[in-house]
Amino acid sequence: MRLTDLEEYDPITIQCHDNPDADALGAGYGLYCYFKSKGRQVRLIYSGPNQIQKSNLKLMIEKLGLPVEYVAPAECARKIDGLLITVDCQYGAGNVTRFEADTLAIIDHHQQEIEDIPLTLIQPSLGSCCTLVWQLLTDANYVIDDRNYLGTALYYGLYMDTKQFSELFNPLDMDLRESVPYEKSLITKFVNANISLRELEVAALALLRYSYNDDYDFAVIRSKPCDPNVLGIISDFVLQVDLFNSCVVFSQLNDGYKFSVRSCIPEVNASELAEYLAEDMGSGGGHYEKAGGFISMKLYEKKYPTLHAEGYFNNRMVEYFDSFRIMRAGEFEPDLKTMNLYEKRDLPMGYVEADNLLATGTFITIRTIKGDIELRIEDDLYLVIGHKGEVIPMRRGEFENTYYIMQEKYCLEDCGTKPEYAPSIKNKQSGQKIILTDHTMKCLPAKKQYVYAKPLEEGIKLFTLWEKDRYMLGKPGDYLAAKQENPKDVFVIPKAVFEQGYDRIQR
Ligand SMILES: [Mn+2]
Repeated sequence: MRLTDLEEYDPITIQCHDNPDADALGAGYGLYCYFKSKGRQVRLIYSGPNQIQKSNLKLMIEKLGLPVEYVAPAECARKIDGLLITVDCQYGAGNVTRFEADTLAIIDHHQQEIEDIPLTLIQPSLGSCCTLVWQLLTDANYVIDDRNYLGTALYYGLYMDTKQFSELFNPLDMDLRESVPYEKSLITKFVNANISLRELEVAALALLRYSYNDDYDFAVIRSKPCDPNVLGIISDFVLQVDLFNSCVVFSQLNDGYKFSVRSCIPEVNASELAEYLAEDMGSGGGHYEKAGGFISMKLYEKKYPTLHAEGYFNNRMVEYFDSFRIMRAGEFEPDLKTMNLYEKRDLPMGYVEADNLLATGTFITIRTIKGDIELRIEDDLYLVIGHKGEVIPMRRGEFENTYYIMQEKYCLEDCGTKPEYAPSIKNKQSGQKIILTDHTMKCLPAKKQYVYAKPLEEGIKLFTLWEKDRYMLGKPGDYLAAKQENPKDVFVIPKAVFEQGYDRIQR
């Protein structure tokens, strides 16, 4: 769905979820500005029992001049003419008052809950709905300047929805953060009107009510209902306790549970843990040390009709720790008798010679789906692009030993997958951005690679010879592999990758 698909309607009403937050307001305002510029009659509204109380939001509305109107739920008997877009929420879900309308649309970044509305755009991998709207505006060639404070609104929405950027991980979110113009002094003002005295007390009370698991050294804390960013503040503080290696802090909102996860040990990847906690009921993610997530109440009650949330989080944490064994390469010898030998299929990869794109000495940031890489262009720097859009930098010598060059262009779509995010190089001096996949050439692995492998029967976290601070996660059904030339060099191959990329060698 694109904005042009919605443009044909008039009038257009944009509705934030009840108890709107900065993200809903920012995203709603983005759509408002766009349709206004197209000469549509536009309204930006929210409903629900409460009007906005939070001081940072009141400041945001006042200072940025957001044209948002409160509509009492009693008025929902009146039908809305034209198009109604629910933003940062899904029409029909529990967190947004239902109005009748001629046509409905959804623009959201939460897990999909509502299926039957054709004009729907949902991208749960994004940290904020502002990012989604920013992308829509950019795709529609709408220039975001900050004269109407739209840049500031989008920036602040992202800032708040990613807990002060600490749980920000999607590269598109990073693009928004870096490219949008905003008024720094206003952001500072909002940031420092973030917590009310009541929330300070909520946080203080929550800190007293931890539960501690001394088998696995984690803490679980239920906070009274509060703004989600207070959860981040509490969890950052709690993790500093010497006994705790990881923690989860959650609170109940109208439509579900919001939670923050923190970890300070390499054996627990907070992002993965957040995903695990929300599995099948919502979404979770973030970084290795900080992450967060949301569990939809509707889905939770379906799955656990009688279990209270403290019970759930405690049990699920234990389940998480019980679900894997920790293994360290170099400390064990895989039993090759129980494994079969496989040959890796030659799948083409892409590569670029970096100094063909930018002058030697230029400082760059390579942005990929797997994170940012900071580098300086050298005359023998090669960038190899994998099938998911990940980028592996290497020197010419290593490249020429590993790959065989094909004299043709390479397109990521050739291997049947459209990458979620096309990797790009940003010139740090000039700000110029180059999409890597516009310049990639094809190469093939030069040598046949052979591995011993066997399917895993239990979950493992494997620290490889090459990475001491992060593990590779192996789930049952994934493969434990050992290189033929050095069986101590073990790693995990996900099931789907293995089935597509490896052929059994009969011995
Ligand atoms: Mn949001």
